[in-house]
Amino acid sequence: MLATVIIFQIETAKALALLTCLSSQDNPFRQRIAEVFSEDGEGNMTLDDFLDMFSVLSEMAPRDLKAYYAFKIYDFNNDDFLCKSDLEKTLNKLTRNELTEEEVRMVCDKVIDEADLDNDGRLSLEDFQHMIVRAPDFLSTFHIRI
Ligand SMILES: [Ca+2]
Ligand SMILES: [Ca+2]
Repeated sequence: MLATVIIFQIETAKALALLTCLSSQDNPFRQRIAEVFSEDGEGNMTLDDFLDMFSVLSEMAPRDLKAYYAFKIYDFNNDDFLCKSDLEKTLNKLTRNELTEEEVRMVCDKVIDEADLDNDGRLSLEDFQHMIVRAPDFLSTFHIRI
């Protein structure tokens, strides 16, 4: 019983730390993460939504699950593919707009060039998962250590 209470308190502390991190203006994906995890798709999160998000962002979550949600977060227009404009938005957020337009375009072209296995000019979830297997660092941006 005591152990349960202690675990619960630790989890609560972690959840609060996560919430603080996500609600800070410093997290460029804050709004997008809330949209993806909220059931209404508009960022209004219920407690259940929050708990789902917490389990995906925790260190213990399997890589495939993290990859799936990372894909959803980067898919800004929700069409189940990462096209060039999704990647450009993602990259601008990751780099906090520090790259020039030209640099962003070059990186996006390179990502699609290397990861687009079926050559349709955009990344499906499958393409994306392959890319992550080869470049696990990519997911570190999606990993919040608390
Ligand atoms: Ca898309
Ligand atoms: Ca593709």
